Amino acid sequence: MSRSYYPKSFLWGGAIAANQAEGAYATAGKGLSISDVLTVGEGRIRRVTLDVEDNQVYPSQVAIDFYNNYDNDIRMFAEMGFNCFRLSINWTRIFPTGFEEEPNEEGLKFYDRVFDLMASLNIEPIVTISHFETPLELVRQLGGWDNRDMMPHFLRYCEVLFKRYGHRVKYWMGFNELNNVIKIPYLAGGLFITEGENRNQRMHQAGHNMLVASAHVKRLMDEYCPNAMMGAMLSLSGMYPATSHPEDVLSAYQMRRNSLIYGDVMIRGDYPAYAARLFETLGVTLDIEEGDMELLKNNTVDYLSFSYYLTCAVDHKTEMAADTGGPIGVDNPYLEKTKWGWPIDPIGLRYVCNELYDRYEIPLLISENGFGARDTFVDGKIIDDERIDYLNKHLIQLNEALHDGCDVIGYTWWGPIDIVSAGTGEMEKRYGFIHVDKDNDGHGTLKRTKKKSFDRYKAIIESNGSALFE
Ligand code: BGP
Repeated sequence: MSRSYYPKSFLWGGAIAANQAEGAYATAGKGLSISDVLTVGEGRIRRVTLDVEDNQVYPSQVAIDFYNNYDNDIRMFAEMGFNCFRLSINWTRIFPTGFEEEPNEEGLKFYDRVFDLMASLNIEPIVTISHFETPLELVRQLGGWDNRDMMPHFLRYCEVLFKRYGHRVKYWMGFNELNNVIKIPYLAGGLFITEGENRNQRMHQAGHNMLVASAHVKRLMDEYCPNAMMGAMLSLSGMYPATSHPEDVLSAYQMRRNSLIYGDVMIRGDYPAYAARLFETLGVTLDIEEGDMELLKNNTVDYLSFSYYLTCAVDHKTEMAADTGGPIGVDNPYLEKTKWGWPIDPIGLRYVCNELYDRYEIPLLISENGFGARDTFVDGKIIDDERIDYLNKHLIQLNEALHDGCDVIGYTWWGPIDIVSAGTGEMEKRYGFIHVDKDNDGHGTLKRTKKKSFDRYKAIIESNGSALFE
């Protein structure tokens, strides 16, 4: 008979990003971020317009209006029993273009209110400093993170956050899914790469600059809030060889390193031995400035947070497709998929926790895991049994990982309330335990309704995992 291995101190909650939830894109002095000029995709790739065009739907601009509904929404999270909530600060609320010398007080006040409310409900904030919300003006003028001139503007922003919120936020992370700069470079690294440009060079240089920036951020955090913890945040959905063909096994191993390289630098403090050949193969020459390596060595992170949605199967002859949930490979005949083609693999979560804990031996936080699906009302209710099944099975496997000895400190379900999809811009790719009345064209009342999964997650949290075994 299985039992719960979730420790008493376990952080149970959910995660959102400002750009996918807040809306109010031009309120109280906020400037445009890179997400505010992304169109809706509906299965197709979202288009970056680099300016606001007429007759386009830009889903992030209104999103679910969390900006005006945060009080109600966070109280609903508290009702589910959340003792933590991961959110990002919208850089452009604090520095509208990124270039200002002084922060926008109105923007800072918004997060004061959010953190006050969370404190009153005993919800621990987990804060992402940059989650696909780079100021558009910085990108227009500097071209994104392959330009080191981004650094002072970012660090000025971070310093303001540590000074203002350092006494109330213990868990921080710098860049969301830093390793995605080589998969979804516009969102993750503010890189707008046009045809004919040296894509690999730009992406990997941006990756290096962001690693250096992250080390600076950790240094600043230690200075302003020595009791806080800094996490790496990486997209680490799992990866298997498609067959036991040695070429597939080797390809899967090498491909995994394309992501682990970022963990290796942030956690071990240096580029791993395989990095030189990787860059050589890609024709990349990194511009590493004097002092960079020492900074990286002396400012490693305290914990590793990661997103896990799926596993992919690597066939050495087939090119992988990039998606927000992780790379998509060839079909794995043992796994079912979501409507968006993401393989569902609860055991993969146990596998990845063990893989990462074996490698790094620092606390792990699963900062994103979730199930994007279409929901329908029947007699005024949403009976989302598939989402419940995904939740149960992943948490049972996470329990196995805890039993295996992995030090996992928390789990934040991605999108506990329906929000805009980062990859496609759709509202109807829903993750929430709470439904929001809004469609892909931006129509709807924004009314919130609990789904069946709301009570299920509540029961799991209330019992600290024991309900999974009843
Ligand atoms: C991750 C991002 C999130 C999120 C999630 C799900 O890459 O950190 O912002 O949205 O993927 O992806 P999607 O929204 O495309 O379904």
